[in-house]
Amino acid sequence: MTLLEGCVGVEDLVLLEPLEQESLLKNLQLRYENKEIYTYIGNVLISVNPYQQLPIYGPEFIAQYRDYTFYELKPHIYALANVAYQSLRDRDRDQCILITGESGAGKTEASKLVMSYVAAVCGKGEQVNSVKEQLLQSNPVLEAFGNAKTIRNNNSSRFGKYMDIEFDFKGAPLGGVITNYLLEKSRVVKQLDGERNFHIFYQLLAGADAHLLEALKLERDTSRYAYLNQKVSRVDGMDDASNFKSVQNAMTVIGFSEVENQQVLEVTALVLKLGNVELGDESQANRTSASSICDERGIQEIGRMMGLNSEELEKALCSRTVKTAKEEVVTTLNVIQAQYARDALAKNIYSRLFNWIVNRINESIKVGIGESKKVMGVLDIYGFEILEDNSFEQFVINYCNEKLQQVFIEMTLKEEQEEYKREGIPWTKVDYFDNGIICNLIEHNQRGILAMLDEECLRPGVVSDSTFLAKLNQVFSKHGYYESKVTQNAQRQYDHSMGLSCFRICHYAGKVTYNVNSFIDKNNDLLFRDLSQAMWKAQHPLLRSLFPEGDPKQASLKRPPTAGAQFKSSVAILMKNLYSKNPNYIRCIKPNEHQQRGQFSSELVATQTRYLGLLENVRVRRAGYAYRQRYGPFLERYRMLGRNTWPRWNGGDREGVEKVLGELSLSSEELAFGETKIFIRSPRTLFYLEEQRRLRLQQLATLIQKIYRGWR
Ligand code: AOV
Ligand code: MG
Repeated sequence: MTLLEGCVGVEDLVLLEPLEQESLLKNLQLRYENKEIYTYIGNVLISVNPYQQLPIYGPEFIAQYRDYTFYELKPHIYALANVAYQSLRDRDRDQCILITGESGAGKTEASKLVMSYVAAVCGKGEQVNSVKEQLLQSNPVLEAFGNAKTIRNNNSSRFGKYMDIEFDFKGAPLGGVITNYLLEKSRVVKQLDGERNFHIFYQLLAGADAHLLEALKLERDTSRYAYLNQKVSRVDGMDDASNFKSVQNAMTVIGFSEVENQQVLEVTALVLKLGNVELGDESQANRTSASSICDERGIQEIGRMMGLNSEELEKALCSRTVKTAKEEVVTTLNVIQAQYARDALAKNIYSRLFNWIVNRINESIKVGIGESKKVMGVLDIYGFEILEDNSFEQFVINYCNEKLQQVFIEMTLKEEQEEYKREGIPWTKVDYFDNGIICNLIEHNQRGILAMLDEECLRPGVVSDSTFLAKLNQVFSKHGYYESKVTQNAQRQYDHSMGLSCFRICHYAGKVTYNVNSFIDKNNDLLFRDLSQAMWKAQHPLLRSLFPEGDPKQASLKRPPTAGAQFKSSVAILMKNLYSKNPNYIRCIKPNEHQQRGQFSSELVATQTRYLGLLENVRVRRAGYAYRQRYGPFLERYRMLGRNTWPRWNGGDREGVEKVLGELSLSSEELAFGETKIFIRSPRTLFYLEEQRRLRLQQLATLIQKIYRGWR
């Protein structure tokens, strides 16, 4: 058992003296340097990415944490997972694990540690083990198709993921549901310098045997493919070939049939091959001339793989059909337009394949209707991002992070203070920054940026990214969290870092300048009908199934919701789901920008602790009470400690609790009696109560043994 204070800083920041930004930082640093990456703020877990494998995980540690209460061992992600799981199993409260932090801070690793802990402690038996395996094996598959090397993280999640793990009433896993959020599909056709395409492409080329490559008409050399970054094809410490084998194996465990598995690879290969389709002379002079396929053999091969007449495919790529009331007009696309169409097709095939894979996994892990269940949700999204050039993707990612920060504020800072009010506990208010205003700026139904983007996308007439920006500038000219060249000039601020086609949002986590170029296009997310109809005609069963709207009978005139609107509504559903559960927080922190072990950049960490609101979090926690419990269950647990309440107590719950705690002569500062709950200020007191309870149980056990022996 550990004391809360040691030579490596305090384990719970609530105990920090003096409590300031600087000491908070120093404490995290001291701990980090001693390889103590976990620290608490009450029940919130802070995790600083170690960028090295620490010997603190695995069965031995799991066994320790499952047998102890939260404060008895060193802070650990297993302790948090344990509290969440036990509370779900024993108190019947649905839980969610919210993992936040910027790109590369360790969210995805944390989510996997939580899942492996829960899998290790919940239920036994062949059936249960097979469910667990399926749930765990969904990770490598989704990472292969949805993660990529970025400048910030060699294994960056390029999609958001929320997974509900469902349990029966005894706490054994039944299955789950995965919800995915907007994959960054622009990566399929283009990557920044120093970044890669999605892992699966490299895994496939490196790991497939010669026979499979031949069947997919692929070559092993990544430099043969226009869609794969030519400069970076390998990632240090990442073995694409062996990962390919793991992914194949994982798909089998999940229940993909051999045919399905093969079809997934065929569609993946098709995306790569599409990237190599040349559509005319790219030289400046000819970019606007009519497009045509330069490599007939190539397109024929793709046609064969798709099960589609290559002329049909060529026509779909190089021309556009516009229907008017009376007739159909076919126009030939120029080279630029045809390249755009090809890339749009590749992006759509890939992102739809990704959705298909998620649905297929869900089919395997779904829980039968009517089975009683308790739920633990694990949220692992793409972290807050500030790039040099930020586009629609970053806007969406950062919006999602903004919403999660709001959940944290509402459920932790606000809720905590409101609870004291409800319970009639005297309380000094702690101020904190409420980011509701920024969320509103983005998502307000009529006057939010997303709504205005939609309006511009749907408006007839000439619309462009710049008309959209002009509108934003007009509406938000006085908004405190919005800036652009125009609003700056109006206020006589001259900031040369801001381009004319940009706007800036002052997010909770920092200012981000977005370039509006292609916002309209990405939000519209429309695929030319010629392309979806061609894909629907393909004989390849999986490919065809990805384009149901290509069926002329299905073709409706109603346009599908925009990407932004879809994202907003799925975030709203997610929020509702999270608010309905008991939250458990993991706040991940990135210690340096270089993905290096042992480096702790105070400046970088300071920024994160500031925007994560850690200091406010500690203040709220400290001004308040670390632990609270309804009188009934509290009395049940501790009444064995009181002379008056053991073995029998006939009075009310609150009086009982007063009796027990009165006899223990605890300092009155430590306790507050609310309307329905008892509040305990420091974790130490709880620790003490637990210890007393353990001793008492031992005493009782010895007593029982004695009596038993006496009888014999
Ligand atoms: P992220 O999920 O927060 O970024 P990851 O979980 O992918 O970040 O972590 C980035 C890398 O840090 C991992 O690939 C590991 O190498 C290392 N790492 C993180 N946590 C640990 C740990 N507990 N022990 C050892 N190494 C760790 V992003 O998905 O980019 O927002 O979008
Ligand atoms: Mg991640």
